[in-house]
Amino acid sequence: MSDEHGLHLLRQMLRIRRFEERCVELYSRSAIRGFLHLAIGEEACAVGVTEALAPDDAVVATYREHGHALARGISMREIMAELEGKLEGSSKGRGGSMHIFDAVARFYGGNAIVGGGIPLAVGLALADHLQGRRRITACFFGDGAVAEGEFHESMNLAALWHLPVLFCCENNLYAMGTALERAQSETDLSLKAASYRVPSWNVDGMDVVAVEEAARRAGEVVRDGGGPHFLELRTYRFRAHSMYDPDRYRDKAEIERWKERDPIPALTADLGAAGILAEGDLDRLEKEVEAEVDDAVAFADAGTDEDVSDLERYVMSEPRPGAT
Ligand SMILES: Cc1ncc(C[n+]2csc(CCOP(=O)(O)OP(=O)(O)O)c2C)c(N)n1
Ligand SMILES: [Mg+2]
Repeated sequence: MSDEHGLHLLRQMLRIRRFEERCVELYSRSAIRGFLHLAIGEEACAVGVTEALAPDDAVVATYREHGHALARGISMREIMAELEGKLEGSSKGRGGSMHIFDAVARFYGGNAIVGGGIPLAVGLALADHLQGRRRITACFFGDGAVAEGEFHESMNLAALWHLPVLFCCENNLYAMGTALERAQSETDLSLKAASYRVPSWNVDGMDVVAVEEAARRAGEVVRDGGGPHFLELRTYRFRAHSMYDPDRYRDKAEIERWKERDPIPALTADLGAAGILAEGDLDRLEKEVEAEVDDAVAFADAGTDEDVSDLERYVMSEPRPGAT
């Protein structure tokens, strides 16, 4: 790994972390309302996988998708404006936190339905396959989604039709307040993919370099026509499921143990030990990231509240020319 790339990975994870920490502040002053799911602690998954993708590959994510959108290159301004419900947001403020979307970046959401993105990813990959395009679709979902019927139907079709999907399961051990072992009889999720003959790997989701390496290796095979692959990224969210969740179902000692594996200090230490991150570099990086977050918040705060007269816009399609 080049020095530059190591610093880039750190910068991307810091951008996501500081962005989401600012979201907490904005939520407390009601600038962001409704549902808000943070992925603090899980940044290595979004960054590592996205680094392995080409610009015209597609990404499908979940409601916990700020990090994936930022890593994919959607501007922080547009994402923050979306969270604040402003017209300048990536979905014109109509979607909010769970529905960031950008067709140019081939970022196909944000989805409020657990497992809802999985068949969409298979459809995108089917289109690429039929058109003979050498592209892959990375599909992120949680451990909870693996218990949904959509996961099983999608996995079966993707394997049967040999479709170019990289399935990325962010296994953070909980689906809302339910621990994995209380909800699923088989807790090694990679075995579920293997039962559809989809090659599957367990990956340390707290190690961004390990995630990127696994995603590159699997992604190349998928791109070369090797059919779908499945990565089980073992990770942990440091905060509650959403802003509404009092988080009473997890042992505090368990949370502290996982925080010791925080992907950001871990990479910082590795880069320092390798002589890549010199004295003062981290402060500089933090200041740059802070300035980007400040700018995004100022942009969103100054954004436009859509007029109520527009309420029905986009609900029905515009009349077609010549239609009676
Ligand atoms: C089909 C469906 N069922 C239930 C819900 C309610 N719900 C929202 S998030 C969630 C937990 C999902 O957990 P997981 O897939 O592990 O993702 P995580 O939140 O841990 O990232 C549930 C059950 C939903 N949104 N959609
Ligand atoms: Mg989960």
